[in-house]
Amino acid sequence: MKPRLKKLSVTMLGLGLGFGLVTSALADATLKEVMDARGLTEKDMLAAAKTYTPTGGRDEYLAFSSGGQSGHVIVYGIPSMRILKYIGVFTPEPWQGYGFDDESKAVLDMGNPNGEIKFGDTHHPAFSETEGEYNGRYLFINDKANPRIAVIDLHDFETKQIVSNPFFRSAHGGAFVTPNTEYVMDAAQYAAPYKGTGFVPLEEFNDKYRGGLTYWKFDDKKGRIDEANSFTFEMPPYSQDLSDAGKKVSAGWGFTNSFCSERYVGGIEKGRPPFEAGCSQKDTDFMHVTNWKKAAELVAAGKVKKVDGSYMIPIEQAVAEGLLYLIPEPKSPHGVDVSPDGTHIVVSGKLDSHAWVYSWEKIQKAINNKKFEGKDPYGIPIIAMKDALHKQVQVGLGPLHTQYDSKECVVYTSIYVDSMVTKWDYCEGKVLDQIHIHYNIGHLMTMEGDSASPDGKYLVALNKLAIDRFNPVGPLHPQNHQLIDISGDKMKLLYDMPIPLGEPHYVVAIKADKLKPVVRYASGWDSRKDERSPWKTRAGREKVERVDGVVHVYGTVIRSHITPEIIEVEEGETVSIHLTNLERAEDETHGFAVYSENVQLSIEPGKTVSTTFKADKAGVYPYYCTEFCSALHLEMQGYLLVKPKGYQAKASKMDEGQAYTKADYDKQVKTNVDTQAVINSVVGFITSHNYKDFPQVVALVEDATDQLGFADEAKKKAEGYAAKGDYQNATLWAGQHWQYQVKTADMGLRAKTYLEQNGAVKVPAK
Ligand code: RUQ
Ligand code: CUA
Repeated sequence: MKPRLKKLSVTMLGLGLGFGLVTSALADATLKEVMDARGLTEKDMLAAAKTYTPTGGRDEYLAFSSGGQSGHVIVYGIPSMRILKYIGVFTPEPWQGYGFDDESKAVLDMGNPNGEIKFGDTHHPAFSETEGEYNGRYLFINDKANPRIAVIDLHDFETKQIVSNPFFRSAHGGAFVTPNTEYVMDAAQYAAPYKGTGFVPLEEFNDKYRGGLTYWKFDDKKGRIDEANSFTFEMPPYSQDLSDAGKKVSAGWGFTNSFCSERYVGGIEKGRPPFEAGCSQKDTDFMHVTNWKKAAELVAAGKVKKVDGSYMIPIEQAVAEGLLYLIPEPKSPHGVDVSPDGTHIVVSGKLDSHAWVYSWEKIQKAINNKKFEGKDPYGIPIIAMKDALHKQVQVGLGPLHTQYDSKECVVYTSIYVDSMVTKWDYCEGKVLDQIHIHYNIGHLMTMEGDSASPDGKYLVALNKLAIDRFNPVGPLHPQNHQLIDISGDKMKLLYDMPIPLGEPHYVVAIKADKLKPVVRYASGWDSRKDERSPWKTRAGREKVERVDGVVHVYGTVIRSHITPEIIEVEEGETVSIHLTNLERAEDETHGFAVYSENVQLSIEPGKTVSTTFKADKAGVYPYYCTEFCSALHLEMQGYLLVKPKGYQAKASKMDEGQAYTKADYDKQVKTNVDTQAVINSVVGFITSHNYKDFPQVVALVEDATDQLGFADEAKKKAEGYAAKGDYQNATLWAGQHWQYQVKTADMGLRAKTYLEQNGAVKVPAK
């Protein structure tokens, strides 16, 4: 197919029009004319209609994508594919103040095995579940490079906790949750001596290097991982890969695949064949089957020992207790995906053209009858493939991951080498449909596809290469997430979405109405600990205190001023600035940056955050609000004055040359009276309509009332000074009165427009 742009310019040449002309002509064109000018087919228009979301529209699903090397999570809507948020997880994210305020620095520091790590290689996000269904409360994601798991609370989309694996030195296969979020699975990837052990030469690989699988205990009430009650299975050095938890009939069990069960150690620089050759020699690798339920009982009964402070189940004990089994699986497998009813497990071999379907019933029978074909070198019983396999289906070259449809027996497998998605029936073992993607698909994802009841509808193909799909932006290309309609018999490609932030390995999507995120915090809230902040400050209670050599500034922010506006410290003092956002209004976030101090805070309504730094150089440091929050946002400013040691203040000469007179005061008062008239008419409009039926408007009215309350205080101050003949202060306070009025009017007008656009009706006057 010809690239679009070419087609477009050919059309334009035919019409003898320049680009600008076409664009301006399009403004009044008919649908047909636009289609012709842009070279769009009817099929394109149909796809567009399925994804286009008009202004103010909402998506049916929210997708949470791994941000790959960025260490973030990317949130986007389906079917619109509009990006809604980047959540800072393992990497600082300045806009959210993540990694800049003291509270979130503490989260980032939690999982630092070796001092400062400021990145994560995020792979697999997973939602918390109740009876196998996504419950919309938490999201987990792993870091492969520095084996860690993060917990994101979906009530505010913030990262709350990071835990670092006590044993592993890499972990690709996380995060996968058990059906009631009892545990989060996290498997080692590259075998290594456990963390407590120091250097061990590669010659001792088979004996001293180990893989493993950690079951992180999740405390649902606290919303945090309970490290003390988590446990790890010791496993052979087989490069454990992805996992999935059993569901329904297979609940209580976990499945983890592996590659390089050859236990090959490379050394290309010594003339040895590289890892890639040595690790793909055998025809099969091993699926590890673990009984976590029984393991948890042993832990609870005190029968599992701790190693370096964490529960570790040695291979010997796991075998003796019947907790661990192996089953051969296709060469260099990649995905392992349990069916929604828990009866089957699909595994794909990257170097095979088949997907292999295992039967839980058969596996269970072999375990119960102790029917094994032998043991591996570590004494783990091996279930023969024929005793576990249900079907082998030819799906294409380089199959990787499998996702389930809402329709029984229907699955989709990503085919990396052939750049395809294959739709097939795992009960009957036959291919149903195939679609080409662009290019080299890794994971794929269906709506609520990891739950016990997938929704089907859409599929997202996470393609590793974008090659020619987008406008070129240099050698580093974005990734391409392709949206595919899977509601019918044939898969239909709808949309290409460039993802420009790392390589997103996996994504999970949840029905949007399962999420109930807050729009504001309870006032004075430490969002990272989810409790009232000890530094919370109320309006009028702002203060500066020196405790143990630290200057604590208890401040507040509200449209459009920061209190205090002048902070004075002495050179060498440590300053700790704690700011509370007094706003209750939706979307009224303020920011806070200080010259040269690497400070950037995001203070959402109700939140309290802190920043602590040493003011070690005398000087003048302007600070300001970094969010365009209001008309006088630029005036939301202040000065940190770091005075040289022993500095003596001279007589104040502030405000010189700004002597306001009675005339100035009267002029401001007149403006305020006029503004009040506008406010009154808006208030009249609102109260004469059924505004109470619109929660959005009720919130705006509450906020407007707050602002008007502040306005009254300013007015009283102005009148007090005027009565004393101090027209300097009287004029300025009258000006502040007007500032509050402007904010009230702003709020009121927004409410009025909302009512007008949303069919509010007049209510009879009482
Ligand atoms: S992996 S492309 Cu990091 Cu989940 Cu398969
Ligand atoms: Cu607050 Cu800008």
